[in-house]
Amino acid sequence: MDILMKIWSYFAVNVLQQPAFMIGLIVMIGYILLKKPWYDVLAGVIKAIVGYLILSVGSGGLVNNFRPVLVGLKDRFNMDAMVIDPYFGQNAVTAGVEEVFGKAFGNAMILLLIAFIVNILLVRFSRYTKLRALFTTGHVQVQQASTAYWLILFACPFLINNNISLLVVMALILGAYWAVGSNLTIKPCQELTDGAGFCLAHQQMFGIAFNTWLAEKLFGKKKDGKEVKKIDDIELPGFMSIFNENMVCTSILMVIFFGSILCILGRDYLVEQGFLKEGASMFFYVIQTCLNFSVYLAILQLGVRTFVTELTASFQGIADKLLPGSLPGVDCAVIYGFGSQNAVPLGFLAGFAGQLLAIIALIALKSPVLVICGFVPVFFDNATIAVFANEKGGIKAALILPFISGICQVFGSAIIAGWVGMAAYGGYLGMWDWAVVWPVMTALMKFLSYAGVAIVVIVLLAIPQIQYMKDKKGYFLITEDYEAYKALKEKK
Ligand code: ASC
Repeated sequence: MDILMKIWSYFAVNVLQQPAFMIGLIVMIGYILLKKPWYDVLAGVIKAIVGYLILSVGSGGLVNNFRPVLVGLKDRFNMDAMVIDPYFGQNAVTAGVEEVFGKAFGNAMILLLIAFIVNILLVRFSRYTKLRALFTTGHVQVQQASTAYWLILFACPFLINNNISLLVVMALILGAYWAVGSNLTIKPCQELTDGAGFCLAHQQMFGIAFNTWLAEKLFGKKKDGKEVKKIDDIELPGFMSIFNENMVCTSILMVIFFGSILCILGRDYLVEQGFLKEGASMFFYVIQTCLNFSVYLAILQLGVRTFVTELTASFQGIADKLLPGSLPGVDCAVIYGFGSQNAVPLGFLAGFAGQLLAIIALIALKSPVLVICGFVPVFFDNATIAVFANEKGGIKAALILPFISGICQVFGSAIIAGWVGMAAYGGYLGMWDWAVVWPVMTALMKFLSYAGVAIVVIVLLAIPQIQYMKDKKGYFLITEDYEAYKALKEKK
């Protein structure tokens, strides 16, 4: 048993929680199942791992460069606020879960393993469950397992004394959330990428499905058949035409946006925190920091291009032999390699405006919990939602829906984190699903106890059944043969 635990924890720490190696492993298994020669397997694995590592350089660069800028606002104005950001949320759980519930944090990682097995089993039996998506984004799974651990401990105190039933209930809920959530993104992703063969496994999966649906319903094609105006359809006149180019657009917007924040933080603060060297030029520091945004975005897109084809080609082996009709769920940043590139900065700024408005409202209402934006939700959630919203509902949807999402992220997080006690430990995950969907699930379980747990699991598992009933012919075709799916839709 001991040796098994050691092997497991080695695997968990080095592969399962490291998406680059997890993707590498999946590509290896996929190509072996497709009986590719060893050198093709090796080449595929290398491209997948290197591609993913490049993507991580891009997204990590964005996070590390711009998180301190946003969090700095809290220090600069001596605000006693919690930060909504997955890493701050994770720290809050690590710091507080034992103190608040008397439960070891280590259990959260066992929860991760069991929930992942639940996800695999649900997809293995897709004939019955109608679930088709495997979660591969390990670092996100760690953050979610930690937060779910706290939320469910809070909601189900009746389970605390029995470790086994506690972990089983938690794993059922979390595993079902992973499978159902990523499954919900299949249609939006396949339509946006013209059948690239992946879906998203991240922190705003219900958010993507809901906002894509809203974009189509509220802003989509009108009855008179007129196409919606997407971001890339807009021809800006005169000098404004430079904004049509993504790198220029992003750079100018970020210099204005982060440049203003850096100026608000002020030279003294930046020097004190070690961001700016004593005597260095503030002007060039601001310019370079802001332009780094475009640099990291470009790196991120290169990473996407490098690994996505390997992953989806090799996954065919897994979909044929192990998990029929399934797709891999990947990081939300992968979608920035598709759709409108300018939706990314615009969604981010619209989401920021929404978050800012909500934060001002919290201050004005003298809320006991104050929130400060974390970079990860405000950027990765809202940019992702904008890319999907733009595709279905054009520029209006790409601005309005992320704006509303920004409001939801702040209010939802303030309510849930204040209620369950995570706010006192300085952070909450804060992404769309965790600010909107998980609070509802937590409340159901808290107020209805066992019945609440049953309702949560049943509703989650009913979602794919409803999706299937609404489109029996196309439901599996969309993952198995996208061209045939398109032909089917055109016939209709
Ligand atoms: C997250 C998280 C990150 C980013 C990254 C986006 O939720 O923890 O580091 O989003 O996955 O590419």
